[in-house]
Amino acid sequence: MALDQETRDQLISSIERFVRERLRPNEELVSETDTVPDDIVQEMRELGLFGLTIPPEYGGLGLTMEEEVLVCIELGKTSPAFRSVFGTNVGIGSQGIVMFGREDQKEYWLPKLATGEVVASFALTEPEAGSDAASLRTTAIADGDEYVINGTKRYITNANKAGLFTLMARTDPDNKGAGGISAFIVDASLPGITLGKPEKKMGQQGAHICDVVFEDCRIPKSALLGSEEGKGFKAAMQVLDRGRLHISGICVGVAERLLQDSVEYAAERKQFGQRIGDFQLVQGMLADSRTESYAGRCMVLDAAKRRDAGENVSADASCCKYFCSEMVGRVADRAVQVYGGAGYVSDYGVERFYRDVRIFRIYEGTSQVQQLVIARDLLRSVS
Ligand code: COS
Repeated sequence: MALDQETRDQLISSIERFVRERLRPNEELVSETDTVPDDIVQEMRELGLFGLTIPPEYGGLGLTMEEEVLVCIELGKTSPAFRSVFGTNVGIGSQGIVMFGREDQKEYWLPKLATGEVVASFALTEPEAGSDAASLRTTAIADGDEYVINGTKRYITNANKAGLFTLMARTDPDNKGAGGISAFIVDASLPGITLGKPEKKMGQQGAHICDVVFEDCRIPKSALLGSEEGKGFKAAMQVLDRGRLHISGICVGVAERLLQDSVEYAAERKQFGQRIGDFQLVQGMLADSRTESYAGRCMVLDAAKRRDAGENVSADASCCKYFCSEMVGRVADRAVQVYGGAGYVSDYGVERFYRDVRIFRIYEGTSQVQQLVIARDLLRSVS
């Protein structure tokens, strides 16, 4: 159920203040140390950020998709690495349990995820299965009261802090496609799970990814998400549908932040005896960034509202992710151009955002995967 207007406004303004007063002043520190300080993580817990989308009966705020997007836009106005601290608990790590979990699974895990006591990671991608997620090779073979897991998951966000993995693995080795895949909730402390080295990334320092290797890891049969095998791929796709709207909201927030910074710089920086914002070629860049970020805001809020109303917005979520992630790339590129040499060096953090936003066009489905989902949906409607 949606929050009443006053509660929603309070939530948005407390997040806006937290971003402005606590996160923005620490952007450089996080980037340099590759770590979000513990006191900030604790404040995120106290603000309820880990439980934004977990239903209130399990200790979260139970935000609607529209509310989540509004929150994402505010959270986007600082380094995306901050969002990653709780992003998997809000999105892809927890939503499988929220949408498809049995009551006992919800009761056990969701309150811990809502407080941030446990961090959840989403383990789908593998060395040989990125965009072609349905070809994954990790196996979960039934053996008495247990499943035995073997395989490697790659680039798993927050794996180094995870208390649980929402894991997609093949329960039917004879079915090489989507129908052979099941989803599991795996306790990360079980024997047979090891982590790879943290990857060195292009951007978003402070957010971590690494391999997760399962070697004869035995999990109880009760760890199957829901109660039926073979439903894991569809569950993952539905989790990603929601995740794609979440990421789109973040992209809009980052674009709005970079536009604001660019406008302030253009109003202050002087060349040829006047502020650079008076030059029409600079104005053109600012106008393009405003137009595009406004378009992104409108489309993601529209798709979110229609999802809340019960519509299937799977293809629209892909339209949003495709447009917003490409859009923020262009906005970041223009921001560097408006700042000129000052944008290329690290003083203003613009080059850091330029690197940070690059991943938005890749994770939770590349732009090319979004195009494929969108086009298939169009063609399905005429066949
Ligand atoms: N919601 C519900 N069901 C869905 C779905 C969705 N969004 N998308 C696909 N399905 C279902 C299909 O309806 C189909 O079901 P049936 O077999 O009953 O017909 C099944 O899942 C298989 O779908 P499809 O045939 O479309 O699968 P493909 O192998 O062609 O793959 C893509 C589809 C490429 C879209 C998918 O693999 C994908 O999204 N890849 C990117 C993965 C990704 O985002 N990775 C990032 C990891 S998290 S950072």
